[in-house]
Amino acid sequence: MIKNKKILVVGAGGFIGGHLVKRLLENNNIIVAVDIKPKEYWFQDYDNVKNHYSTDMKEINNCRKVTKDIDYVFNMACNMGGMGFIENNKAECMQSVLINTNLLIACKEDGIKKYFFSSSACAYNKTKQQSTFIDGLKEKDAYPADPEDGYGWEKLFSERMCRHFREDFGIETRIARYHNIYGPFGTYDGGREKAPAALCRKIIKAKKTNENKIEVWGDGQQTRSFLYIDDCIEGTLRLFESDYSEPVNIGSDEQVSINQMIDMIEDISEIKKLSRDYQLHMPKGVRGRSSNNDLVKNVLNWSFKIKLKDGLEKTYNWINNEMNKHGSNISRFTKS
Ligand code: GDC
Repeated sequence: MIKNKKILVVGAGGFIGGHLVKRLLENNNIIVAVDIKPKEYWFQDYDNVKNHYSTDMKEINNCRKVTKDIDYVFNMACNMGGMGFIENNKAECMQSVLINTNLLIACKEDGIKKYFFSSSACAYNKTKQQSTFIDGLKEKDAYPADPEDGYGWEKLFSERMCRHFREDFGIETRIARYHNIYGPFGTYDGGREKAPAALCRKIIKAKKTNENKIEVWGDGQQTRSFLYIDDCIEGTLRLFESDYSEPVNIGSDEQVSINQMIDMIEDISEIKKLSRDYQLHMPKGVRGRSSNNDLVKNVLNWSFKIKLKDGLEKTYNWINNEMNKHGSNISRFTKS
């Protein structure tokens, strides 16, 4: 694993970025950490990061300030969230194209050798995700292009931008297509949360308040696969160190319906079965999605390890603790 390098992590105050910084610090790397959020809202605190910057990387001059004397760059930054956010904020999501583009330009100017871009399963063609249980998405299924409107187009375009900076200017680029990453130190309330955290929160709240019903977006039969954060970080670092420069799925192929995931969370919480109020008008996204992991096994000799039930248990316990600490007050995990 990467050791003793000077690494710029953009989006270090967010969920995946926060876990990545923690892991890179454990390996004695020197970290320059950047996020648009003020420091008090970063999702994890670090004592031994060399420099922190709260700055907007959509501006090229801010990119130029932080790419000097850096070995590697990880771009984990974008304006994002679960379906509730990305379906209603397409223009905001698309502006993240400025982060990746300006950061690549600054990296080229400063002779950065290697660059990581965090893409998404939302880059995949929507027409391949129209039934509930689908075959896992293979990397080639992103084309012909018809990604998630807004957010997915930004990811697909930025993947391409990385490719052309590699081909034209020789920057080594690595691209992960993340499949719904979840775990502790992630958003669980406030509008940007994804389904695993949202449903843990709803079930915890029902338990605390003795309610017997939760709201579920859609009919509950839509499917996804969810990847626990520790697997995500392991896959990310392995991909970064590999010599494979095309996009690769970093995801799980344990495909479940939202109803099945709710069953698991109810078991973890030891609550009696709740009735489900299906909200058909709420954002639903694609009907079915899962990761095909043939390529990742082939090029990295690796695949995810943590089963959904086990990852949900850790996530549930963490959210439960946070809700006990903060009650209904705003915490850093309920903001952007
Ligand atoms: O939000 P998400 O996890 O994003 O939603 C998964 C499914 O769960 C959707 O069909 C949604 O309607 C359903 N769902 C049911 N109840 C709820 O309370 C709820 N909250 C939420 N959020 N969803 C609920 C995500 C993107 C990410 C990222 C990943 C990559 O799409 O939002 O930004 O890129 O994909 O895989 P999802 O899986 O559609």
